[in-house]
Amino acid sequence: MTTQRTAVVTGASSGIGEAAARTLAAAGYHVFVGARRLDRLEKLADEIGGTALELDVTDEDSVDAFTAVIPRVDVLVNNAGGAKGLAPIAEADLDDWQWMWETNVLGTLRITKALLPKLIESGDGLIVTITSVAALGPYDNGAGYTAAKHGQAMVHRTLRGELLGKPVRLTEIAPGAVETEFSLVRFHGDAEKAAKVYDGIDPLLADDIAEIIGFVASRPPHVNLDQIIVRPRDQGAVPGQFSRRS
Ligand code: 8X3
Repeated sequence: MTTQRTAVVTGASSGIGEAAARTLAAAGYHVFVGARRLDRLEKLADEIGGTALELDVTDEDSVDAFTAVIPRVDVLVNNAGGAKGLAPIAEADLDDWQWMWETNVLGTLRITKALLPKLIESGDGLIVTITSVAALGPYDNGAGYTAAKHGQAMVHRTLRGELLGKPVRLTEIAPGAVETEFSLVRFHGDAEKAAKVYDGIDPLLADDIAEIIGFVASRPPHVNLDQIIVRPRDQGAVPGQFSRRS
């Protein structure tokens, strides 16, 4: 078995996942990066000396194949997920809801369940799950996403109790607005609509979250940062509340 500390990052082909992989590699981890877009992953893996593996967290066989080849896991970053659509419940698109449930909730469950034995075996495992401020309460037109993020958060938070006594720490990071491909995916590729979300504010960047992950991973084994909520200064605690420059 390899002795180098090993990290696994899902949804690593862009945004927070990619930035987290770079941060953890710089901290000395061998990083297994997983996502569907293998070309981008391979470029990243080359740059950071990691391993690129195709992964679709909504597909049981893909998760099995992915987790089977990873020999050791010290850190797991559950980052795969996202939003699709922004619509009132009266106009809910069931396909969007299903996608959000599959990626955020069941995706996190599948990967975490499969890697738990290796995280425990490491003697000092860490699971970082990237939820969202959408895991903290409702917002109008966002129920598909808030429902999925609450579900994902519950998988993660429940494990904290279930793993008490085992050498695994759990940290939930709940970010507000981070400028990544998040809004592009939410608006089904509409770049103009996506750009408007960050118009007139200074949003968080993927690196801001990656630095927090690096900090969490570098704490000593007895320190468990349970939950970290992080927003841009321009975003208030009330959903949808932003201070925008005109
Ligand atoms: C996304 C959070 O604040 O951009 O997870 O809706 S926000």
